[in-house]
Parts: sequence; structure tokens; C-alpha cells
Amino acid sequence: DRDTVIGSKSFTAVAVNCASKAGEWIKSRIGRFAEPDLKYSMHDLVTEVDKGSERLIRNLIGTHFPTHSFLGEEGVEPGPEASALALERVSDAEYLWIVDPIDGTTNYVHGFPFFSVSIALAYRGQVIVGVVYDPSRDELFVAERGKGAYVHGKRMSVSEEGALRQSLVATGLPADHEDALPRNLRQIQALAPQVRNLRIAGSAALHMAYVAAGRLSGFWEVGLNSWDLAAGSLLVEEAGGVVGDQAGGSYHLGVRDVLASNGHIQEELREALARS
Ligand code: 2AM
Ligand code: CA
Ligand code: CA
Ligand code: CA
Repeated sequence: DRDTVIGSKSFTAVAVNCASKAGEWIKSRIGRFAEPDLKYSMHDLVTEVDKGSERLIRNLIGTHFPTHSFLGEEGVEPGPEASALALERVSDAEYLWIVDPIDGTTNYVHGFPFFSVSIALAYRGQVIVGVVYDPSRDELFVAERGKGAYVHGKRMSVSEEGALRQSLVATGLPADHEDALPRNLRQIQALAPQVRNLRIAGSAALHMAYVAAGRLSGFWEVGLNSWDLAAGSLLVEEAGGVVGDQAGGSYHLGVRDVLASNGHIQEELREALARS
């Protein structure tokens, strides 16, 4: 059967092990790292801890699955062109690990406790395992395709809100100030009066996990990358929600302008964003 083909159990165990090891290490380094470097702009930071976390995860995956491909944020030059190329290069991989070693680096640098480790495994371009770990709260979110989504072993389901006016919705402010930020700000201006409230907490992967856990009704952002979304996309889908792009297309690894929700508000949210 499918399990013996993809061996998803041991894949999941390795993903969980990587996420908790990296998460513990990241937590132990809070406030004990050199000044962050700027990547693309003053809004785009990277620390030695991002790089160390990615190295730890990459090495651990490499010892278990030496034939698998690996795509991690810190192995890719900054900017959308380089990200697209990097994803293109691994597009025919059979097994591909997609890793964000710290999602929410700005929070991490400032000691704002909302950041995560995001690890996904895709089989021929489809995410089959997704793990997001929040070391600050010690919350581990795990999904396997076809088997549901769990937080510390407890099954998760998306929330029930059926309309924007009852909804708590999150977004993220893009680091790209040319194109993505102005668009996002127009979207925020349009959405704020229509929803119960908005949140901008700074980790796309954790926002996705919170949609899966029913703590947020929906989430959208402009200009994200595969490593921000791959693990979270499976969490949301396996918790009964919907993930796609803002044009109404379904989720794939190349989606940058994400729209995820409990499903009930997906269309209303998409239309409101499109009108902005
Ligand atoms: P990061 O912390 O891994 O960089 C916050 O809005 C989200 O945007 C986070 O998930 C953050 O991920 C991501 N982000 C930050 N800088 C970015 C950039 N220059 N390009 C794309 N995404 C970015
Ligand atoms: Ca980054
Ligand atoms: Ca990220
Ligand atoms: Ca990151």
C-alpha cells in the first residue's frame, strides 16, 4: 500500500526529530548570537542561528536519507528570482525536504516569542509530511497526508466561523517594499473593517499552524516562498481547511501569494482581497 511505498512513518519521525532538535538549539541561543546580517534590505535579517539551524537539519536528514533532495532558505540567494530558480532546480526530485530553519527571524532577533522551525517532505512535488515547531510555547504541529493534523498528538480541526465579520484573520508585512508591501497595505485597509480583527505576528509557518489549530480563521500574505508554506499547507489541509493562492488557484510549491482558511470564509476572503 501507499505507506510501504513512501514509508511516511519514519519520514515523519525524522522530521519531528529535526524540528525539536533545531528548536531546542535555537531557543538556547536566544540573546546569545552575533549582530544579525542584512540580506536584501534593512527589513530582511539573518543570524548565525538561522544558518546553524539549517546545517543541523540538513545534516540529520542527510544521514537518514542521503539520496533525498534538500531546499532550505539559507542555501538560496535572497530575492524572488533566486528562490524561483532554486525551486525549479529541484522540481523533478522524487523526495524533497523543504526547510525554513527559523521562520520569524525578526521576532527571534527581538526576543518576541513567535517564531518556528518549518520542515516539509514532498514526494514528486506533493507535500506528504509537514512539521512546524514553536520552541517558545513548546508546541509541535504535525501532519501526514491522509492521516490528519495533530498538535502534540491531539487532533486539530479548523475553526467554524462562516463569515468574515466573525473571523480573526492574520497577514504578514512583506520585506519587499517595491511591490508586495503596497499591495499588502491596500489589502489590510480593505479587510480591517470587514473582519473581527487582524493579526500580524511575524511567522507565516506559525500563522498557518494556527489556522489548522482553529486559532485563526484565515491567513494571507504576499510574496512568500516554498519554505514558508510547505509544512503549514499540509497542516491546514489535514485539519479540514483550504490553502490556495489569491487568484483562486490551488496550492502548489510555487505559491507566493497565499490564501489559507477554515474553508468557510475562503471565497469571501478571496473576493475581499481581490477588490482591494
Ligand atoms: P523569515 O523570518 O523566515 O524570513 C513574515 O511576514 C514572514 O515573511 C515570515 O514568514 C518571514 O520569514 C517572511 N519573510 C521575511 N523576509 C522576507 C523576504 N525578504 N522575502 C520573503 N519573505 C520574507
Ligand atoms: Ca529570512
Ligand atoms: Ca520564512
Ligand atoms: Ca527563515
